[in-house]
Amino acid sequence: MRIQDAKVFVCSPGRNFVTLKISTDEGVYGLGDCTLNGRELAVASYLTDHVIPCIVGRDPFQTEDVWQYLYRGAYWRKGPVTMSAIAAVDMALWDIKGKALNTPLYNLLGGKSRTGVMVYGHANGRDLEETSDQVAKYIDEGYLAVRAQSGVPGLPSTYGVSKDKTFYEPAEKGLPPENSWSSEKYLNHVPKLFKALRTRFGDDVHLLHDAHHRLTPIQAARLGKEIEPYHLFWLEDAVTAELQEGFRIIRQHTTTPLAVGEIFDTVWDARLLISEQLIDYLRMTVVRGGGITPLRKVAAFADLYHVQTGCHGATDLSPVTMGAALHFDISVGNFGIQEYMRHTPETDEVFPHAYWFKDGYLHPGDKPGLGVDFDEKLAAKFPYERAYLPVNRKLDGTMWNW
Ligand code: GCO
Ligand code: MG
Repeated sequence: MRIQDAKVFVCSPGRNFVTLKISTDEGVYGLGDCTLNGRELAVASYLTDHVIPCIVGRDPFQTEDVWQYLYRGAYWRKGPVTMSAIAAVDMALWDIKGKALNTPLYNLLGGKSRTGVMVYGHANGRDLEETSDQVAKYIDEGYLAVRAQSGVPGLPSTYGVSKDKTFYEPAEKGLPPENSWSSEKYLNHVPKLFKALRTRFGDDVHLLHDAHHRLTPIQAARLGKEIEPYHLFWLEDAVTAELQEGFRIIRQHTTTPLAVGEIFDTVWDARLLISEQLIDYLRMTVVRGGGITPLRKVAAFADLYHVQTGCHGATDLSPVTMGAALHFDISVGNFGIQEYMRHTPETDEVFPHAYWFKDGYLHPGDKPGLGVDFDEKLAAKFPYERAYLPVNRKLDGTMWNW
């Protein structure tokens, strides 16, 4: 079998997605996702102009060799554009392999290690009460784990709070929207939120929270310490993680479990975090982390240090990534949890998929390969529209991390 052709599709059914379709001379095709929120066209060009000409004619079963060729062979390594593009090729080749062998991808990754993939949903509200009511809704829908984000008194907007309660979509059409930020106001508010949630819902439901890169290490340490009595499943992205050593400070002060890594693109972003046991969950996922091939190696390395997986699963990761992540999740030994931010009905229609949700768990389904398809004709009705993630400023106008 040989790769005959590959094509990139940029479409916007509910939001922008970049999808790679690789076809073979035997009629089998595979899909890959390479959506990079706010920088979509750069990845599309990287694939069309630079990668596709190098993979036509290759054996699609050689997932390891093709990955090495694209990673080592580019000379310029890493970075979200490069790694998302390589990820799409890798996903598509695993999809082809599964279809050609007529088996779901998880069977090629060691088989099922569990009966389902525990996921967490996204409860959010403008204030404490609204957030709490949203948590109740998720629990009623069967979720065993819920992420809670709330508006902060005195701030007009903040990360994680959306107009629409089912789909949280931070990207907006036009130029980047501007948010404002105060770590002080946030730090005073969050412990009250989790106190209220534990009082109302008791101890069983897993509660999670995302600080979205906004604190300094000592502020994160304070937050972790103050929410210890409410025993969160994790506190995510408490600080930006470029400085991995920064996590030592947080770790010295709190037993709140820490998660990080949705923006990591190689193991090098997490090497120290893992080997010094500074985190508990790694958020790297298939699309940003260069594909299934490298992510399995990172997970094996993390397993040595008691670090579990917790793949990113926001709306900007297409159903193709979600499908791939679920096959990874159900097979990997050190699975922790999977994020599940549901897609809009338009997105689901363009990407029909075999995965399904029941009683707090997602299941990858039993279709060969990834179990996700792409309706090209329908996708063409939703052309790309430029959209950006917000930028963030402190109350005095200083640029800050969004
Ligand atoms: C999460 C993330 C997302 C990101 C988004 C950016 O935990 O799900 O933080 O909400 O902000 O994926 O494109
Ligand atoms: Mg996050």
